[in-house]
Amino acid sequence: MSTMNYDDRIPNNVNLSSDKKLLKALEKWHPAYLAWWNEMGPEGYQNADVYLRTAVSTEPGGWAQFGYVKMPEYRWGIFLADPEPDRVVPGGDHAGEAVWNEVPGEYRNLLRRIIVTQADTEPASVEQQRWLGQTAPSLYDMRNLFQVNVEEGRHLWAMVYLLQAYFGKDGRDEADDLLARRAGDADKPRILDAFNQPCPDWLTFFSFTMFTDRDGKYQLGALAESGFDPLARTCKFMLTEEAHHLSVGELGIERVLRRASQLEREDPNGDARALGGIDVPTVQKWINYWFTYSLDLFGSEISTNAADFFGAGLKGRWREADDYTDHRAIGATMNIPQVKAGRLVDNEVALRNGMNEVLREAYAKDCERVVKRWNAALEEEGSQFRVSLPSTRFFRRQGIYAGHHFDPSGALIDATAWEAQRTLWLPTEEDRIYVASLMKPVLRPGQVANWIAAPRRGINHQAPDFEYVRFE
Ligand code: BYC
Ligand code: FE
Ligand code: FE
Repeated sequence: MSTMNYDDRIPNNVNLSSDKKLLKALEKWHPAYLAWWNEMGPEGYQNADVYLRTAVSTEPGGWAQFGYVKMPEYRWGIFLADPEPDRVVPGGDHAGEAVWNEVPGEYRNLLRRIIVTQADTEPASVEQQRWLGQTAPSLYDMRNLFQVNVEEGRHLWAMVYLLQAYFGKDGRDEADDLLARRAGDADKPRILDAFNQPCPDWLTFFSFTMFTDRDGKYQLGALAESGFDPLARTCKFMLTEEAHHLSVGELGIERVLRRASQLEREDPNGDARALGGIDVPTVQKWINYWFTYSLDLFGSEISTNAADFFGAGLKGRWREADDYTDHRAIGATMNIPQVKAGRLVDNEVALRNGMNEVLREAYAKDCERVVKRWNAALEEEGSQFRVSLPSTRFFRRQGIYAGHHFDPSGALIDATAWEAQRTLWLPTEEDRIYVASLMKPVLRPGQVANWIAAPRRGINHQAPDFEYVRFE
C-alpha cells in the first residue's frame, strides 16, 4: 500500500508523521471519510472553486489562510491549542490535580461517550445542510454555508483524532460508526434529536447556526474545561472556528429581519409577505422552534450523567477555571422548578445534578444578548415588530418539562390550550411551504435574494461583488 505524506496532506500540530499507529488508523479512515464527504457533503457543488479559509496553525491572528479550493480537496487539519504549562483539572473531585495526558482507566467509557456524542453532531450537520447550496440567496451566503460545512468536517477529524490516538480498537470502531450513521435516517439516526431534523430552507440554516451551533459553543466550552488535556486543547481550538458559524446565523437572521422591515414599510398593509419577504412573526416561529430544539441538546435539567461528568473532571462549567472559586460544587444546591400535581413548584436540587441546567442558563443568556441586537436592528429599520426568546420550558422534548405544555412565557397550560395556540407559536405546514417557495438561487456576484438584505461586510475584506464561488 502506498503511504501518503500526511504531514503535507493534513496540516497538523500533533507530530502526525512520527506516530506510526495513528498514521495507520488514519490511512484506513481517510478514504472512508472522503467517500462519505462525496456522498453526503454539499450536493452539486463538489467541483466548484470556493473561497474558503483553511486552518494552518494555532497562532492567534494568523491561524487561517484564504483561497479558492474544491471542497473534496480541502485540507482538513488536526490542531490542538498549545498546552498551558502546569494546567490543573479545573473542576470536580480532582480539581487542582495535574491534568491527564492519557485517558484515566476508570473514566474511559464516560469519556469515550462524550467524545462520540460530540463527534456525531459534526457530520450530522453537514448531512442536514447538503441541499442548501442549490437555493443559496447569494454567492456570499453559499460560500459561508460551505465554510461551515468543511469546518464541521474538520471538527469530525478533530474528534476522530482523539478516538484513534487514545482509545485503541474501540476508538477506531467508533470512528467507523461515525461515518455510518445518517441524519434523519430511521434505522441508523444521529445520536441527538436536533441533528435528525430536516434543514430544508435558509431560514432554518440561519436558525441552526445561530442556536444549534451555539450549543456547540457551550458544549465545547465545557469540554475545554476537561481534565483530559488533549480534549480540552482540541475543543479550545474548535471554538476559534465556531465564532464564524455563530456569526453566519446571527447576521443571517438580522438580514432577514432588516429586509422584512423594509418590505413592511413598502407594503400599504405593512405585510412583508405581500412583497415576497419573510415577515417578522414567521421568523419568530423559527426562533421558537430552533431555540427549544437546541435547549434539548443540554440534556435533562436534573441529570446524574451530568453530575458524573462534572465529578470526574471530564466536563466543567462555562469558564470553570476563570469564573468560579468553588470548583468542587459539593453541598451547594440550586432551584429547578418542577411540575408536581399539575402545578409548577420550586425544587431544590444538588448543584452537581443541575450542571446541564447551569450550562443551559449560560447559553440562554448568550442568546438573549443576540436577540437584543436583532431588536435594535428592527428599531433602526422602523419595524413595528420585536422578537423574543420563549421560556426554556416551552416546547421541550427532553428533560423534566417534556410531556407538559407551557406557553412561550413559561406558564403551564393544558393540552387543549396548547393545541388551540401552537400554530401561533411554531412553524405550520403553510409557513414552511411559503418559506420554501422563496428559496431560489441567486448566483450573480453581488446580488442577493429579495427576502434578505445584502451583507454589510465581505469575507476577508472582499468587495461586495466578489465572486465567492466559481463554477466550471
Ligand atoms: N436528543 O441525563 P440526560 C455541536 C439522552 S453541538 C436525544 O438528560 P446527559 C454542533 C442522553 O444521551 C454540541 N437524546 O443527558 C452544533 C441519555 O441517553 P442514555 C454537541 C438525548 O447525558 C452544530 C438520556 O437522554 N456536544 O457541536 O446529562 C453543528 C438521558 O440523558 C438528548 C455535546 O453534546 C437529545 N437532545 O446530557 C455541528 C457534548 N439529550 O444514556 C456541531 C457531549 C439527552 O439514557 N454530550 N439525550 O442512553 C454530552 O455532554 C451529553 O451527552 C449531553 C446529554 C449534554 C448531550
Ligand atoms: Fe462543529
Ligand atoms: Fe459549528
